[in-house]
Amino acid sequence: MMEDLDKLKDYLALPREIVIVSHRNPDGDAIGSSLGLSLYLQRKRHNTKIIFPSEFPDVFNYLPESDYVLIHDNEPDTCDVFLQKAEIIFCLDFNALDRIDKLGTKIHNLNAIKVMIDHHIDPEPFADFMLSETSASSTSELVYEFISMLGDEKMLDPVIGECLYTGIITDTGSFKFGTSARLFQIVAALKAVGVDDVKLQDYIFNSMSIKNIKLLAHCLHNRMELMEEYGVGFIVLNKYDFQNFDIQRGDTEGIVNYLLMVKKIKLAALITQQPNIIKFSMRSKGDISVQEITRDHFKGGGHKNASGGSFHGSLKAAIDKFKSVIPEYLPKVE
Ligand SMILES: [Mn+2]
Repeated sequence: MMEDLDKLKDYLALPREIVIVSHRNPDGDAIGSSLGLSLYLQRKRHNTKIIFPSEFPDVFNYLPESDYVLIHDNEPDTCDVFLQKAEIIFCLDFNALDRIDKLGTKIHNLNAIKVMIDHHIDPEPFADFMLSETSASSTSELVYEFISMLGDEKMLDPVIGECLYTGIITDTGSFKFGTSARLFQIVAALKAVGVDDVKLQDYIFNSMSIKNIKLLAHCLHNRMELMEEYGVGFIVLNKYDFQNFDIQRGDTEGIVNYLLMVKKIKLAALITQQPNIIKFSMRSKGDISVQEITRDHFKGGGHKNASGGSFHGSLKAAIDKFKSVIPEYLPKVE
C-alpha cells in the first residue's frame, strides 16, 4: 500500500509538471491507466505528458488524447525535455525501472518524485509512493482506487471512465479472470457515470484485420503442437512465418488464448522466433502458474495465469527446453 498518501496529496495541491510512463509494448491496461490518470490530473490543473518506451497497437487510437502520447524510441530528445522538467513521474503497470530499458535509466537519475501504481508481483522499491496490489485486476482498477483515495471519485466522467474501462476489460479478458467483488463495484460506478461498455467491447474485440484472422487460422491449423499427456498446447511461429505473414508488433497478441478454449489444454504457449531472441507468451488455467515457469526458466515473469519470457539460442533449443520443463510443473493426465 501507499505510504504517506497525505504528503503526496499536499504536493498535488499545487499545479505540477507530471510525466506518466508505462512499459514497453504497451497493452490496453498500460494505455488505459496512463490516459485515465493523465486526464484526471489535467482536470486537477496539472500539466501531464505520457511517455511510452515503444509504440502501442492502433486498436487503442479511439482513446482520448492517445495521439499526444510520446514514444521514447521515436523521439528520445522530446521525451528528455518533459522528463527534465517533471516534478512527479508516475510509473504505471510495471514495477522495476530495468523493465523499461533506457527510459528507466533516465528516470532513475532524475530527482523527480516517483509514484508507482501497479499490480505485478515483486515490486522493486524505487518509488517514493507505491500503490502496488497484486490482487487488483489491472493498473486501471488501481488508478480508480488512487482517484478515490484522493477523494475525487466525483470527478470521474465518461472520458476518464472509458480509459479505465479499456484497461480493465483488456487485462481481465472481458471479466474472465482477475475479477473481484470490488472490481465489479468499480465497473458499476464507471457504467453509472456513462461509460459505453458495449461500444468499447466492439472497438477492442471486433478489431481484427483480414491479415490477423488469416494469421490466427495459420497458427491453429499449421503451427499448433500438443503435449496431450500434460494438457499442454503451444504454437510456434518461426522467422519465415514472420516474413510470409508480415507479422508486426501486436499482430500475435491474443493468439495464445485460443488454445485455452480447448477443454483439455490447461497451459498454452506462443513461442516466436524474433530476430535475436525467442519469446514466450504463456497462459494457464486455475492453479497452474506460468509465472513460475517463465521466472525459473525463461527470464521472465508476470502473473500466475499470464506470463512472458525469453530464451537465447535456436528455436529448436527453446522448444526442447520448454518441453523438458513442463513435467516439473504439470502432472501427467491419463
Ligand atoms: Mn496490467
